Amino acid sequence: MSRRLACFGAAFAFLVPALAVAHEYEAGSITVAHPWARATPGGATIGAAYAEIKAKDGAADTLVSASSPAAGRVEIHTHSMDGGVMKMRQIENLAIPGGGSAVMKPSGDHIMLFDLKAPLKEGDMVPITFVFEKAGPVTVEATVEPVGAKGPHGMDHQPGVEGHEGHGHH
Ligand SMILES: [Cu+2]
Repeated sequence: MSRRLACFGAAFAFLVPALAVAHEYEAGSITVAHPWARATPGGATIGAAYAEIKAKDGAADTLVSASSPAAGRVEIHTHSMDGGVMKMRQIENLAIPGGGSAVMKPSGDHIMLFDLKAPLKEGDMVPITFVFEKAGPVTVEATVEPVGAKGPHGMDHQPGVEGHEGHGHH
């Protein structure tokens, strides 16, 4: 299985170091685009990571698990409304539509990192291995964005309170 790391705009990184570089990881018919995680405040031991996962036309796949050397346990999560309250819960897998993508984002589907071995600091890279039913394991480096970031690479710097109710009650 060949893996390719495409770093678009890498040439500009030298000129504008503050501008994060979009990155994509490809394995077979799966592409994991700009994976990112949120910096964790203080002594928090739970973090969240996100990415857009694309599958080629006619090559639908399923994300079945994820792992990271930075965390003791990694789960796939989603948010759903429960009695008018947004709650998060673990899901068994995440479908990646062929010719489409699954976009993980705050308040939506996401990867939960439990028992973090160290706080996630802005600017760090966190290795995460996504395991797909057909494409197999794809290891990516997620960029750590500021606490409260709503998207990767500074696309949104709005401070916000992410509902993380329900964590610790699994
Ligand atoms: Cu979660």
